Amino acid sequence: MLHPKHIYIFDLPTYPKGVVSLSIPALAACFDEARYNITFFDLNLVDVPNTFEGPIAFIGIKVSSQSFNYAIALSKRLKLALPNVPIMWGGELPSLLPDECLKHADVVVQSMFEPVADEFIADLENGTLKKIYTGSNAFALAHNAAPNFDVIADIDAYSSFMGLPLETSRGCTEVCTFCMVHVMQKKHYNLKTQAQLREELKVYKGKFINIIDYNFGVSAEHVIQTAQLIKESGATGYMAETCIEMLDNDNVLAALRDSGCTMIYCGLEAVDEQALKSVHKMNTNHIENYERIIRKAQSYGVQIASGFILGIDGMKADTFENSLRFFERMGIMYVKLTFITYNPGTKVAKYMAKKGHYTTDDITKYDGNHLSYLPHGVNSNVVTVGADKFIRQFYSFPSIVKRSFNTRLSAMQRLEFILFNVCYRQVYLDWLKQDILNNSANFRILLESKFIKSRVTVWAENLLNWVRRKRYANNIDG
Ligand code: B12
Ligand code: SF4
Repeated sequence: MLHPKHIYIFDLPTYPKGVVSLSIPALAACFDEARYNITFFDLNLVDVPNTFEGPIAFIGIKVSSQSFNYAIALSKRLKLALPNVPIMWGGELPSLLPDECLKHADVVVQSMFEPVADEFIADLENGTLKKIYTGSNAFALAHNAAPNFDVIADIDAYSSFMGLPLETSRGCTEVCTFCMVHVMQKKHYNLKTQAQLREELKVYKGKFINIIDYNFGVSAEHVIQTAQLIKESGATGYMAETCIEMLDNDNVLAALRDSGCTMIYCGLEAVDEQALKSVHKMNTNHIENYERIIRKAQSYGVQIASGFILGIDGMKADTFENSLRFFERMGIMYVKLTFITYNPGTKVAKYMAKKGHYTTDDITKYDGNHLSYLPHGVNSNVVTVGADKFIRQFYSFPSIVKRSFNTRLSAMQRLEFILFNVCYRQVYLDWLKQDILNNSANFRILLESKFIKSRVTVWAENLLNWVRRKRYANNIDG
């Protein structure tokens, strides 16, 4: 009988924490279970084990900018303990900086793994591993096996309010220059087939879905067809990310409403033309349309969430005040705050050196949680003070309730709105609690601590799940 070889995969300390990742289930699905036994350690939940069962085929580590130092230390430690086992890095940072990462790993995978999986496995078995594998996006998604969620040992340890991740497409046809899609899922736009999605959706029955596509709304037809499949799947609702202009379409909105889509995240980023131009968002975002489209989506029961970029060109104290007022007045469901980050190794990062300056060359700070770049004329103090005030106000309980009254909601939907905020705001309350806006060294505390759901989150999540099930049952009945 053939004894499977062991593969050990690590996800490193990240922040924010507690959201189920699709990266590792997607990676795990590439390996034949009869030949390989995969064990996944999420170091946000557990410690590095002291011993590993052999024989070991390789050790994989998912690395992003913020976990770079941790990845180096872990790789050194594993190399000492297991000198003959290849250490392979994959994820965002090796995609951006393969040569830098190769100083610490035997093999790196750039971009997506599925397109290079067969070649990698053949090389692994023949002992002829290359240094770099680059997963081109010229690859039909129909080839991808369904993600293997069994690799996550304790899925209940994660937060459920953000849902279980589902991927329906890769790539994007837009050209926003700062976007990682052009590194991870370059040039091509690919869809999973409807039959494939129908099959994959079986595991989402009774669950809330988070569609993690960079841009779910590239094609209206795809959104409408996928919405129908989700409706049939028995999922208790879902959320996704698209450009706002896609929502200016009644057929799309009706399909989203009828299939239980409760919110769409749009990168509104700023309510300021100059700022949008600076991140090349003028094709996808037209401020004069924001209010009309948001109101239209809300009239279909689809709530809008938004990104808000900290340190964007032209940011002043009144950018925060105007945006806050706008987001509150519009009843925006939640706002994700991210410091402007130009990914190291990209063309845009070089170009932006002319338009401002990098405040650090420490790669770990290029993670959206730190100020790493300041456009000319933007004052760092204004950004941090503005962000602090924004979080205190926007995520205060009175503001959450007020926002929920600034969009049309039933009592059940209002409860869902409030409970989601109670869970989501925790990340930013922790920014304030550790004072990371003024003392970025404190970020380590957030990064390195294990993920434990607070009592409030457990309570809010349980109630939220009940509300979602109830809403789903009501939709089915009526
Ligand atoms: C879900 C998600 C989250 C979740 C969960 C993250 C998690 N635990 O995985 C949460 C909400 C926590 C989150 C937080 C953040 N995120 Co996020 N997130 C995503 C999102 C939408 C989906 C990730 C995913 O599952 N993709 C699908 C899987 C199949 O693809 P994949 O992850 O790329 O994995 C493939 C390959 O990379 C490779 N691979 C991955 N790992 C490994 C490991 C090995 C060993 C190998 C061989 C291969 C390999 O194989 C996989 C299969 O092909 C992506 C965008 C996207 N669609 O990818 C952004 C994305 C990863 N996030 C991003 C950002 C900016 C953030 C935040 C800063 C946002 C914020 N303001 O807080 C934080 C910081 C997180 C961090 N660690 O740095 C950026 C990353 C930019 C960067 N330079 O790192 C992305 C790319 C979106 C963007 N804006 O462009 N995020
Ligand atoms: S529309 Fe969204 S996913 Fe597409 S390039 Fe722009 S920011 Fe990236």
